[in-house]
Amino acid sequence: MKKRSTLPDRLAALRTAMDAARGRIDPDVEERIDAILTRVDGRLAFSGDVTIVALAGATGSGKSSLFNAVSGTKLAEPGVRRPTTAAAMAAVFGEEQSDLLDWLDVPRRHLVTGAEDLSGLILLDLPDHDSTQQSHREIVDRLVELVDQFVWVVDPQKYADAALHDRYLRPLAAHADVMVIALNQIDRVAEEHRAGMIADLRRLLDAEGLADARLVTVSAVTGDGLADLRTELVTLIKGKQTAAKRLAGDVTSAAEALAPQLGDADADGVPKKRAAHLNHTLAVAAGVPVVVEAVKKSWRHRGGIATGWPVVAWLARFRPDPLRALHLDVISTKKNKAIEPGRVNRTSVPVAQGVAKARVDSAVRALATETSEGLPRGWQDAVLAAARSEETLLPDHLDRAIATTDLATDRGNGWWTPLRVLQWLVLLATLVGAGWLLVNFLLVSYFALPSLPVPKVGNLGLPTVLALGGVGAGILVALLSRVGVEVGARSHAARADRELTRAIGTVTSTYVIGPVDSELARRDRAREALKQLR
Ligand SMILES: Nc1nc2c(ncn2[C@@H]2O[C@H](COP(=O)(O)OP(=O)(O)O)[C@@H](O)[C@H]2O)c(=O)[nH]1
Ligand SMILES: [Mg+2]
Repeated sequence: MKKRSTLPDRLAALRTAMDAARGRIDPDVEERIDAILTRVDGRLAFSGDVTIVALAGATGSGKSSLFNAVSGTKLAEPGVRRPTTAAAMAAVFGEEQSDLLDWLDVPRRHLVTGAEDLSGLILLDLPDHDSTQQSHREIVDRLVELVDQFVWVVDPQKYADAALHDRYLRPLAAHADVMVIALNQIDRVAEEHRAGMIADLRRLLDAEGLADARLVTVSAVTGDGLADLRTELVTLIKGKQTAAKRLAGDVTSAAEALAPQLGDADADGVPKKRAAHLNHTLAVAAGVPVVVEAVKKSWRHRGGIATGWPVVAWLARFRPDPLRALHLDVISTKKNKAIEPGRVNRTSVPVAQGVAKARVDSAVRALATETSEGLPRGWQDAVLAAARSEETLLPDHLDRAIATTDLATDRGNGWWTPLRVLQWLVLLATLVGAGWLLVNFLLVSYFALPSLPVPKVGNLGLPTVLALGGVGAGILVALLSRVGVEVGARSHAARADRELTRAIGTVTSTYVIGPVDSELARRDRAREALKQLR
């Protein structure tokens, strides 16, 4: 069998649960539980060997009379006329308990010696819970929270009084095992009606969850049943568990108040589909498609300059590199793969604005809503707040992610240089052939001189072969290298898309999903702690 957890363990668990749940639950409940924690701590600081018992009840029920009867004194003045008991009064049996009574804020105290059996008891005579004086009722309400045990004194006329039952007895049901109901003034009830009245009161209590509360009938005037009441008190003091029981009841009612605030539904984290949707939305908002397109165009541009027909390539130099326009060229051509984030300037990728920004916002909301479905309101709000916690910095995080992504535009172009040399050689051959033909033409036509020797290659002269072959080879090389450049452009664009999407995914999980997950973990912590203390 599982060991029953001790009060300190349960108290620690309640504190853990509250630390996790704070700010996510109804402020009234939070305040109530905090008050319980403070109160339990306060009482635990004092000896558990002392038992504080309050005589509480309505005006004229006989609290003061019973106080006198039990303490064997005439300390409390039974009220013949009203107002009656205005401040709580303590009868301290055995040793003085100044600190404890200071904590209770009960200034009127009397030491009762000689009653050995009640040693360790502090009996309080409370003002009337139904007093017309606000201050009296406040004293009652404060002390009802602090004492270890109650003797609710009721009389034959008002024992079913709704105010008493609704305001005190029912809410204190968790403390039923430290409660005694004393039906006083029994001498005023005809013998034959007593049993019926007791049964009626018992039924009432049972129906209110107070089945554990004990019921005694007494008369402060005749002394009937006083011995029974005294026996109840002695049993409590001997058990020395009363304070702990009351506090345990407090912790239980705190747990009961907290449970609905945490909810029953399990939250399994951010759904994969939602995360993917947010990734995509952020990628678009951050301009990933723009960068991918620029990578493709930049590759074509630079590949064209490097491997194209030199004359056309030379002209292309005057057009700007599309990546440079986005301020991404410097980074992407860096040799070292690890790029120092601190040294990265802002890119000129268009920042998410207007429609894109609204889409991001609604994707973040949708993610939070779906993730927190079925949770209590406070947690839904907290999950949304967590999802949006980095919202204002999101554009910067995204921009940084893009700026630090290695676009690999400096790799895969090793073949450009030999191709370039080849293009120049071909051009050179073409020029040599054409020049040779031109010189021969001039020598023969204008100067009537013999032409330069023309070696034959097959049926054609070498200059013709050089000129025509050069042009043909130039076109062929340009076409082939254009195909190669296009293949490189596409594969680099695809790679950039992959890498950028991954970088955006990191931003999403760090700044949106991470905070959401830790909010859910917070709730799990609270629920786990609650489970321990229940
Ligand atoms: N007949 C009878 N009168 C009682 C009994 N207990 C108290 N009284 C009277 O009821 C009145 C109110 O008593 P008190 O002790 O001041 O009630 P409190 O307002 O609850 O403190 C007084 O006149 C008491 O004498 C009892 O058991 N029987
Ligand atoms: Mg009184």
